[in-house]
Amino acid sequence: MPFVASGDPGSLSAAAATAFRSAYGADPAVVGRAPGRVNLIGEHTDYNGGLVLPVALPHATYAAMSPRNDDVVRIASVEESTPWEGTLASLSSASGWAAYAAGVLWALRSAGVPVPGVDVLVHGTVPLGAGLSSSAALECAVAVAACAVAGVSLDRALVVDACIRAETEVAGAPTGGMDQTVAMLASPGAALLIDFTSGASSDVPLPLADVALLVTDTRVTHALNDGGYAARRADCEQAAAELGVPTLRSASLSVLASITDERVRRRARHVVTEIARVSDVVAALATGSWSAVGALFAASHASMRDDFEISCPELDLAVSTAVAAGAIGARMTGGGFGGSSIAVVPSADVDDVADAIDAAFAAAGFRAPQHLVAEPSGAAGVVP
Ligand code: GAF
Repeated sequence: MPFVASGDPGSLSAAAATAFRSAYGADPAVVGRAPGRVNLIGEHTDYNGGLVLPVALPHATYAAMSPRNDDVVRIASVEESTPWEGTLASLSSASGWAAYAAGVLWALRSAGVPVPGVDVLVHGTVPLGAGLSSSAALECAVAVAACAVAGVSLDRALVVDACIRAETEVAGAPTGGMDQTVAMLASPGAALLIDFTSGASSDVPLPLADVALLVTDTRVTHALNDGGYAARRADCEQAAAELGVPTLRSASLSVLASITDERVRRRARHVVTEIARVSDVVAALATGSWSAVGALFAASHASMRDDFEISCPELDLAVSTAVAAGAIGARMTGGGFGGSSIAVVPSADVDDVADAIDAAFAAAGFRAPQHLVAEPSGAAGVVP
C-alpha cells in the first residue's frame, strides 16, 4: 500500500536548487512552489459557470529559476526526461510537458509582466497524469517564480488568468480554471468554494478531526488535451445554446427535457445536478455531517459514470471498494477518463481501506494503485 509522500517544502526546495546547479552551473535566484489539488465535489462545472469545492494538496511542484542576460529560455525537470530550450519569441510554440511552463512565461509577458530570458528547473511530488492538477501546479510554480524574477509583486488574479491562457492556448487543454484558482488562493485547513459566474471564492473549513481524505491514483493516465474533455465541454455549450442561456449555471432540471439530443441532455443533467450537490456539500460541512457528504459523493459518482461518462472500470472499482471497506463516501475526482478517486474515511480506517483497494485491483488484474492523504494545504508562493 504505497502512500505518496508530500515531502517537506524546505528539502524539496533545496533539492530543486541542487538540480538547478547541476543543470546550469549556478544557484537559482528564486524557487516558486505551487500545490496540486483534489476536488471534493463540483466536476466539469467550472466551465459551465458553476460551483466547485477543491482542496490544495500538501504535494507540490517547485520551480527554481534565474534570470539570464539574453532572450534564451531553458526549462528542465527532475521528473521529465526531455528539457526544452527556446527563446522569448518561441515560448508559445513549446510542446509536451514544457508547454505548460513556457506557456506561462508567454502569457505573463503578454499580460505585461517583464519576464526576461530564464533558466528553469522543475521538481515536485504531485503525481503526474493522476488528475491531481500537476499541470496547474507546474504553471503556478513557474508563474510565481517568474513574477519574482521580473521584480513585480505577486498579483494572484493575474497569475490565475495567465496560467489558464497557457493551458488553453499553448498546451491545448481547454480547461475551466478551477485548478489554477485553488493553487493560487487556497488556505490551509479549508476547501475553496469558487463560483465561476460571480468570480467569488471563499474558504470552507473542513472538520477533519476524525476523518481523512484518502486519494487513490488508479494509475490510468488521464490527459486533458486528448479530446474527451473538449468533447464534454462542447456538449455543455451545445446544451446551453439550445436552452438559450449563457451557461448551464442558469439552467434548471425542469427545462432540460427540451434538449433534443439524448446524450447532450444527460451531459447537462450532470452539470445541473452537480452544481446543486456542491451547495449541498457546503451545507453538510457546516453541520459537520460527513454522512450527508458521503451520500452526495455517491450521487456525484453515479452522475459522472452514467450521465457524463467520464469514469472507467478502475475508478468505479476504487470507489465501490472504498465504500465497502468502510469509507463514508467516495467518488471519482478531477477531469476523469482515469486519474484519481477521493474517499472520506474514518481516520483509523485509512490503511484498511487502502489495503482493500489494493487487493481489489490485484484481483481484477489492474495496475497497482497509489494512495495519498489530502491534508488541506495553502496556496502557491515563493519559498522563503
Ligand atoms: C480538470 C480541469 F482542468 C478543470 O478545469 C475542471 O474542469 C476539472 O477537470 C473537472 O472538474 O481538472
